[in-house]
Amino acid sequence: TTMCSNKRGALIVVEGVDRSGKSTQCKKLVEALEQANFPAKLMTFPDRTTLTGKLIDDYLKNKDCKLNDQAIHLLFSANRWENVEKMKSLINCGVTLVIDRYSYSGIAFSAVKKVMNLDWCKQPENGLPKPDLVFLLTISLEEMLTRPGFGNERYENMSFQNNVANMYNSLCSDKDNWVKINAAGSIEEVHKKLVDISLNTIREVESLPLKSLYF
Ligand code: NYM
Ligand code: MG
Repeated sequence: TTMCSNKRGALIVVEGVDRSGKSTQCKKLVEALEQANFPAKLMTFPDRTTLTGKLIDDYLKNKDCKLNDQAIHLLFSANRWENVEKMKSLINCGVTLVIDRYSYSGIAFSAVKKVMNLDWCKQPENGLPKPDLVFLLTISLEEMLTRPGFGNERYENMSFQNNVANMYNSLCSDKDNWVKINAAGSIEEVHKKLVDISLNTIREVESLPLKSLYF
């Protein structure tokens, strides 16, 4: 067994619509934290490498896949649950996790379909590790239009993404661990903000217990 640090790492989540720059920023953030001597690791949801991840990948790629809205919602959630032990052991060993999408993507992308109500969408997320910090990368509808095109996956269209943006905003209101970042700035500008705020959070939570998410 490896030696564990007596300080825990932070759980940092980056959310935002498709094309808001999450993946770029998550990678740069992990590199910057490591360079500042804080062990850090990138995680991505959906994790397409697991059993549930393969079903999710088929669904998103519109392969012949008969999953209804409830079933795919629960699979996205299960895809997080199957990673809980790994997440907790890394965090408790002092590694800061930077996660590209988490429960809020799960809730927002499902709730905008108007098939299941918001409360139903939140329930399967209850009890997952609670993020210490959630960055919401925001871009205006105009800015969204200037970014290179969406791919061919399900949900990758303007009207759906705009509804998701509004849903993120309502999930974000009155949450003190959320920070909205205007993602229209340059990659470096946005990056610098994420690093500064993350370093503060890492120091703040290092001797506090990791909490569980409850909606
Ligand atoms: N997505 C992602 C969901 O609908 N529910 C979830 O729980 C998660 C984590 O999957 N359009 C959607 C949002 C994205 C799509 O994600 C694939 P990515 O980050 O584009 O690979
Ligand atoms: Mg995508």
